[in-house]
Order: sequence, then C-alpha cells, then structure tokens
Amino acid sequence: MGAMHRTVSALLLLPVLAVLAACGGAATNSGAVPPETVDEQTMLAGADLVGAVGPGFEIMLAQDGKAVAELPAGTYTLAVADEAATHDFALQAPDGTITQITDVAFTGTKSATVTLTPGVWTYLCQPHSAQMHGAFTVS
Ligand SMILES: [Cu+2]
Repeated sequence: MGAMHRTVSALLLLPVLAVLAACGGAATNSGAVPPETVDEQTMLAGADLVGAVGPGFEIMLAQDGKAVAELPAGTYTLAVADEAATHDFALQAPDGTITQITDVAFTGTKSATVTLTPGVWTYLCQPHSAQMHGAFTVS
C-alpha cells in the first residue's frame, strides 16, 4: 500500500511542479521541494497566487505559472509553500505594513486571503530580506 500511495502522490504532483518550474527565475527555483500532502497540493492548485520560499535563498510569487509583476487591486487567495525552517514568507503593503504568511520555523503549505491595494508591494523573507525579496505593482 505504500507503493500505491507514492504513485498517487506523484501523479498529483506533476501539475504543481510544472507551475513552480514555469515561474520566473526558474533556475533559482529548481531546487524547490514539492508539497508532500494532497491537501497542500490542492491549496496550491486552487489559489489565485502561489508563493514559494526555500529551500535555499529563493523566494517567488507567481500567478498562472508566471512571476507576478503587476496585479489589479482586489482580494486574492494566496497559497505559500514554505520549504525551509530557516525562512518565512511575508507581504509588505505600500504603507509598510507587513503581513506574515508563514513563520520561520514553519514548513509546508499555508493559505491566506489577501487584499491588495494600489501601490508597490513586496514579498520577502524577513530574516534575509536583503537578498530574498521581490516586488510587484498593484493598480
Ligand atoms: Cu530567508
């Protein structure tokens, strides 16, 4: 039964891997560990936006398999795959307010609903914000 479980997991994983691999800066994301449970895969597949952080010093935010650069203002579901106990995933609003989606110790997938207002937003790992960050414009 162990083998059966692995087979099912591998099949479900393929679309998620394709999405992650297709994201901008694919070279830096190639080492991302895929989510381990069906629940995690479902969260990632059903979300408007997908974030990933780790296992190395890599962070990304994607929509439909592409790195997010611009978004219309609105409310989005965000699923974050946090692949390391050394990184977190946070969003910084244009006014500087930080919303932490995963904390440093957490690994796995977490989902949240975020309301994006116009301006420049940043996604970042707070302990390593100098090198682990990206920005997108909401209008
Ligand atoms: Cu980090």
